[in-house]
Amino acid sequence: MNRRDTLRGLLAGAAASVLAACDKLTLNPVVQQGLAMAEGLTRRAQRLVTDRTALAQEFTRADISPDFRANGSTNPGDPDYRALAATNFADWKLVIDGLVERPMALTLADLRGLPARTQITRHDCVEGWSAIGEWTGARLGALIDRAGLKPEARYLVFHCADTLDPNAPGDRGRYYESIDLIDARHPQTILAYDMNGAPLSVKHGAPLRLRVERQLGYKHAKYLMRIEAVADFAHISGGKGGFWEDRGYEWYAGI
Ligand SMILES: Nc1nc2c(c(=O)[nH]1)N[C@H]1C(S)=C(S)[C@@H](COP(=O)(O)O)O[C@H]1N2
Ligand SMILES: [Mo]
Repeated sequence: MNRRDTLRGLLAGAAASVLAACDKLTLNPVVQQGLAMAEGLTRRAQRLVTDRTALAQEFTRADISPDFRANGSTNPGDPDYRALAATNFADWKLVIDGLVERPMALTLADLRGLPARTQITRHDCVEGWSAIGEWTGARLGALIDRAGLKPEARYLVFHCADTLDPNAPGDRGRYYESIDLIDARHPQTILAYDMNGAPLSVKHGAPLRLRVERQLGYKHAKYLMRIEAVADFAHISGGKGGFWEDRGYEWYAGI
């Protein structure tokens, strides 16, 4: 064995004993309580240092990427989506339902009439690329105020039109995402219908996509069909709050 293998062996052994220790520790209710308290403390400490309402950096028009890459679904083949795209989304409506006082269905014209925001921001994908673009859209905070969230609502689930994994059973291959109400009410969180001053193209999520600027790329759901307010997302698709989360990505992808 060379030195690296020896080290690897030692580390694996150490990890195994830590795991074993954790297993035993978690059986002890007193220790479990202690751990829960410690977690609460770290969460509170983290809240003090990371201001979740802080704005993401904004850029100038000169910074806009000449070639903003498109990723994931770029031209959904789902028949319902194809039919809507064929008439340039004239028949498309965004449904807002779930735990809201006033469920609604909004056309693009309705959305364009709502309080809007334009911002030039950087999109960061976990695959290791970034691009800067200008986004205009309806402010999600104002929209959920119109719909009126019920007190039990804790998350918004974004249901998309595209099937990214055709081999997944049932509807499990359909893209979806979810965010909490802090991100939903963040001033830079918008439902974008324009990109770089023109209507959103199909590859970037036409007719409407989420921009949630304090989060990584996969949270920015494209091809929006429905926003559902929920108390909990365990019953939706794979139960982890998003297409990629169901496949192992972090739910909270804050940047
Ligand atoms: N509906 C849907 N939304 C999606 C995806 C997708 O495949 N389908 N991919 C995500 C990922 S991983 C990224 S990086 C961005 C890419 O957005 P873009 O195509 O505009 O660059 O969209 C996100 N939103
Ligand atoms: Mo991504």
